[in-house]
Amino acid sequence: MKITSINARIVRLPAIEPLANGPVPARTMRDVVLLRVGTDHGPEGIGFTCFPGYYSGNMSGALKIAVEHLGSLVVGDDPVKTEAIHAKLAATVSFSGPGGIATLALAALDIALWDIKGKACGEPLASLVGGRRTRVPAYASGVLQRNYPLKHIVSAAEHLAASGFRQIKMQLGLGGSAADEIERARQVRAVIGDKVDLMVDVNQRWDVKQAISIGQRLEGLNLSWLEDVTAFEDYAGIARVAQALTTPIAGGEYVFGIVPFRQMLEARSLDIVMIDLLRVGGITQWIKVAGMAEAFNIPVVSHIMPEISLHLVAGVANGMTVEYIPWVARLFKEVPQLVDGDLLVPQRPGLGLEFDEDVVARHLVA
Ligand code: SMN
Ligand code: MG
Repeated sequence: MKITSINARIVRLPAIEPLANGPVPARTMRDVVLLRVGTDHGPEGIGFTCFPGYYSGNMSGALKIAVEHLGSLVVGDDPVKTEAIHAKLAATVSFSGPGGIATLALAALDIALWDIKGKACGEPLASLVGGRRTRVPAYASGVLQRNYPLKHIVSAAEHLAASGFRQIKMQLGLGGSAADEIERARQVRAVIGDKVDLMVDVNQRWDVKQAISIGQRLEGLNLSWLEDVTAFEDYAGIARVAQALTTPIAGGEYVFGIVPFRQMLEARSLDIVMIDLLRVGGITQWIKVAGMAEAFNIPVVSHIMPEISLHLVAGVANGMTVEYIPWVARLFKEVPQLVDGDLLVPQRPGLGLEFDEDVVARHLVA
């Protein structure tokens, strides 16, 4: 089989917060670069990429061009040989990487290649990467944001628990007093009860001492994890927090490639490894990080993009839970079903996703 064509487009979606209808600021947009990879006598693969923060659009034109450029280099190659293609493209971008746009673009191609692989052998991606489970826990995310008023947070948390979520993440790192941080978490815990898992994401907004002191005061709330407690590259600092608390420390979404995971694991800075499918460099690299974490007796969780990530969390040995944040689910005709707080692995081959061309046409910008 050979790759014959590459097609990249940009869609710009108005931001929504669909799980509790949260107050998204007007005119906030999310850009996604969509990719199609055609083959000679095989199936077509799809992939996508974005800037995996808030899907900012200010560089998405450059990202699309990077996808097209890297794609043009693999026309004629065998799409099933994902390591060979990864090696070729990683070498090509070695001076503009590692990381950044180069890696985000490479990830889109890698995702499409795995879609082709799955379609070619008639298996869902989850089976290709190990097939450990056919359903995985999912946690509601992107709802209990730090910029929302406490009143909304409490009613939204209640709504999430009532609608069947068994795991919910909230943001702290409010920029005010420690007492405000603790009170917000306490009120969320009170409204969701003890049976729902609660995670907290700090997005690097505390220093090490704050993380330890606030973290200690949060211990009674039985948090499932505290995420990105301080500057993401301060592995030793994060390790001090991890040592000081019994609450598990999660992190990993900010790093590019696979090597920083080795460093974080060796520094014992993480109890739970979070892998961003795009920043890590795609599916080929995601499963390597999962294996590394397994060797350290540590579970992995996904960062955004639940529509693809659920296959990976379900497939590998040590997948724990999927971040359920359906900000771009609109782009697909059918998305994985959520049942009793679990995502069911679609049994369609490959990613099991198809772009909804009506939605794409309405939001196409390039
Ligand atoms: C996050 C980052 C970027 C986009 C959405 C959400 C956050 C998370 O760090 O882990 O959910
Ligand atoms: Mg996070």
